[in-house]
Amino acid sequence: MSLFAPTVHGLSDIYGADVDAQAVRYARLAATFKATFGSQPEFIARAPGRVNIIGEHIDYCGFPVFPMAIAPDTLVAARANRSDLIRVSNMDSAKYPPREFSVADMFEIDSTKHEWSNYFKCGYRGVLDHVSRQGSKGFDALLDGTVPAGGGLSSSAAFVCATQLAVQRIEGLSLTQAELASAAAQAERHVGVNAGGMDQAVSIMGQQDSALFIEFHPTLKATPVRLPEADPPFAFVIANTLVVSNKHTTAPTNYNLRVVETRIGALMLAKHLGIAERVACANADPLTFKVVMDEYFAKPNVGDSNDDEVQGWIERLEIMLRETEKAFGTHPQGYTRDEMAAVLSVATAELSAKIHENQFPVRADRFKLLQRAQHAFSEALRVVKFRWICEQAPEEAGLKLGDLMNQSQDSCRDLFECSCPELDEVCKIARKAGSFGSRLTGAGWGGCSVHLVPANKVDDVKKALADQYYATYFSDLSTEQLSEALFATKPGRGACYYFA
Ligand code: NG1
Repeated sequence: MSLFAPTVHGLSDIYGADVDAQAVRYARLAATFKATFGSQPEFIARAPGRVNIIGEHIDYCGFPVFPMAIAPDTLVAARANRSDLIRVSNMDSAKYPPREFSVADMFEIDSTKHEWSNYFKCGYRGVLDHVSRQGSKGFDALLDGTVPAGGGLSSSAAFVCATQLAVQRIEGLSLTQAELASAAAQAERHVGVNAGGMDQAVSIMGQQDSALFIEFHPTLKATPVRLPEADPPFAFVIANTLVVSNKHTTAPTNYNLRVVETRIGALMLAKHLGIAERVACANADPLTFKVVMDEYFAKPNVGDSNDDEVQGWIERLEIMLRETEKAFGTHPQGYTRDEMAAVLSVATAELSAKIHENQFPVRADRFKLLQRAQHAFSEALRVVKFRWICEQAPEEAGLKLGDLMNQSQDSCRDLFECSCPELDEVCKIARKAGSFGSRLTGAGWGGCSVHLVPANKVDDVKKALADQYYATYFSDLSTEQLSEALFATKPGRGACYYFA
């Protein structure tokens, strides 16, 4: 894997054989740039969306995840403009009107407003904050995105990562891929979502034909892993439920609340395990389930007897699942704020400070720590097993991988409560039509689902979904809209610069 974002000169290096429509798109982008700003762009930065194959809502718990980059992406055509103005336009100007900022404005992000250019500012700040600098140059940028917004394919990460690539080039900086990914994850928090780092990492580091096993702790590390060879080969079908879940506006009851539930869960689990005072736990901000697990097994007398890496993971995670039951099993209905504060021996206001509620407010009467922790540890277990199956290619690998994906969907639905009836229905239809495994992908509560399908069943699965889901609930979709919502995909390459 290269250290820096690569440069490509041919569209087939990005999109494989599907270049005709892309050639038209890139040419339109360059022509519109010229018509808008008076000259050709200097370069185009490109960052893709992603599909998470397995490992949902555990990146922010510090556990590994297993996503792949896909072809839909954000493009940023850019050129320095010799002024101190930053002018940004979007090919979809009806939805995303043009904006103009001074360099100083770029550091002002009002996260209470759902404003498209906030994501552009996030990308800008991400790079400059990383090198502790103010921006020095004005530039013009024109964006074009094909990742559906709010669809679970991480349009926001594609947007922020592509912007970061553009900004670092304009500013004459060269962050490594790992630095760009961390900076982007950090930067997205300025729009008020307490995001994990999966989407940015895979958008930057994605590899053609491989998924990535991404670890976050102790450091960010992405290992390319191929799906096993099979006859017929494996394919992925993506189906967008078209239920739009806006992560930003629903954050206090959905995404950010889940982050907080896992964070408080980690604090209380550390206390239950008697390790809360240990330096690694006491100083961690945030304390995650992964840190708690590592610290628990670093404690003398608590065995991790198996040297084999996968077996070690499995053994540790299974012990954590048992401890979770002991720690939270008394409260299946969830904890009130006062109850959690009492367990942690802090005032309720102090608890609120610990979870950074001034920056990421949440709304809930009860916090379901048992279910959220059970999901996090069991999902991490499934990710480790998924990777193992990919690498070992045992008999009936498809059924085994599919089974893990189906279990993940059940856990997202029942324990993490981030599915929705439409996602559940789409998964049911696809499995019946021949998918090995079907699950939501991304944050959930709507958006996309991913299905592991033998290549010879792709058409059957797509047809079943078209007839039984889209024709029933979205009967007025055009053929083009349907093909944007329902498509087969494979692992694609990560972010790059394109020069014609
Ligand atoms: P989406 O909403 O699909 O982009 C979000 C987070 C991820 C991860 C998943 C759930 C952002 C940018 N991304 O993905 O980090 O936590 O939910 O697995 O918030």
